Amino acid sequence: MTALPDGPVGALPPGQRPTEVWRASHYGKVPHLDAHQWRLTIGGCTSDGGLLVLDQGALESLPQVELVAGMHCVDRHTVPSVRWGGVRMSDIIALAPPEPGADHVLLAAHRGYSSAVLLEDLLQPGSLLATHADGEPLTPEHGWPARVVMPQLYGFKGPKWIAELTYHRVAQVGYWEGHGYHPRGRVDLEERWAHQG
Ligand SMILES: Nc1nc2c(c(=O)[nH]1)N[C@H]1C(S)=C(S)[C@@H](COP(=O)(O)O)O[C@H]1N2
Ligand SMILES: [Mo]
Repeated sequence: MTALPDGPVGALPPGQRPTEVWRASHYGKVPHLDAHQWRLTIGGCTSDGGLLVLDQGALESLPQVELVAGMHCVDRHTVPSVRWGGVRMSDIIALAPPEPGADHVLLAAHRGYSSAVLLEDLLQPGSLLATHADGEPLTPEHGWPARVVMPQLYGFKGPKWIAELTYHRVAQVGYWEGHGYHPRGRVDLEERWAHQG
C-alpha cells in the first residue's frame, strides 16, 4: 500500500464550512449492487477504438494507494478529512488510454447520475477510483463498490457507484453541469457556477 501525499487537510477552501457528521448526499436512491456483477466500462475515443471492461478482481490487481483529503460539496459543506483507499485513476486510464485530442471525459454512475471532467483532472496523482474510506470498504450510500475521488474538484464531479468512463473530443454535460454548475469545478478557484466562465 502506497501512501500518497495528503491533500490540503484542515485548510478549509474558500466559501466552505466543515460538517461534523459525514452524511451522504446524492440525487436518487442508493442502488443495490452486487460486487461480483459490478463492472467499470472504459470506452468512447480510446486509442485503439476498443472497449475495456474491468471487474473488482482487475481493480485489486492494480497498486493500492491511500490518500487523506477533504470532500467539498459545491453546496458549501466540507467533510474535513477522509482517508480514501483505492487505485489511481491514472493507472486505470493507462490500461485503456484515450486517443490524442480526446481530452474530455464523461463519468457515469448506476441510476443515471453523471459528471463531466477534464482528462487532466482525472490524471492528477491524487485522483482515485476509491473502494475504501477510513480503512473500511465504502458503505452503499457513500458509493460502494467504487467511486471517483478528485480532491481538487467539488464533490459533484466524482460519481459514486461508478459504471462507465467515456472519452470525448468535446466537453460533455453531466447531471449537475446540465443544471448550471461549473464545467471544471476547481475548489481552490471556487468554480461553482457555469456563468462564472
Ligand atoms: N452517483 C452519484 N454520485 C454522486 C452524487 C450523486 O447524486 N449520485 N452526488 C455527488 C455530490 S454533489 C457530492 S457532494 C458527493 C457526496 O458524497 P458523499 O455522499 O459520500 O458525501 O457525491 C457525488 N457523487
Ligand atoms: Mo455536492
